[in-house]
Amino acid sequence: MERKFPNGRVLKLMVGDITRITADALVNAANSALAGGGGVDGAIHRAGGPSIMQELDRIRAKAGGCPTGSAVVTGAGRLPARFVFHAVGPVYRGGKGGEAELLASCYRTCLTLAEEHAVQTMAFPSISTGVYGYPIAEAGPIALAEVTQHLGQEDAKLMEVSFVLFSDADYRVYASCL
Ligand code: AR6
Repeated sequence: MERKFPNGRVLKLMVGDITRITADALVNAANSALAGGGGVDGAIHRAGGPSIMQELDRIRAKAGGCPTGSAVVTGAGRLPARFVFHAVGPVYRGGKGGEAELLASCYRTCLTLAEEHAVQTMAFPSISTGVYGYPIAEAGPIALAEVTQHLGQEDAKLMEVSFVLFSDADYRVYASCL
């Protein structure tokens, strides 16, 4: 499913494995220690190879990690991309601890990084809706609202954003929001 904007930008939804997607930037659902883990994070490090963790080690040594709601940039190793944006989503604790704003901030940070790095195509997973427990029916509208708002801008360098959902059920939630 895709949505075309009057300014030519495109938002796509698909089911798949984000490590198989070719794009200028792929987004990872990381943790604030930038330490790697399971889910999409594990898949990205396995497929991308050790250079990604070596770059994260350097970022960690300088900055100590990455706060929730923000993201850091590395190269993409063996992945078919130029960059990986490692975004740290919130752990869901019932929704009254500012999770929605932190999740929106993750997407906004990645979209800003995309503009700063002249990224034209990028792919997101559904941040926070796995291990971090964010209900996808709440997270989907936040993710789509931020990307839609960004792609609607006349001067966005970003041309195409894909959400790569990992199951048909997740895809249906995003599709119904879109
Ligand atoms: N491609 C696309 N989506 C995927 C893939 C994949 N290869 N693998 C999983 N997903 P999660 P979080 C989906 O848990 O909730 C890690 O340990 C998955 O089905 O990867 O933000 C990190 O190190 C779900 O819909 O990320 C952190 O500690 C979505 O990606 C923590 O998990 C996000 O699930 C972050 O948790």
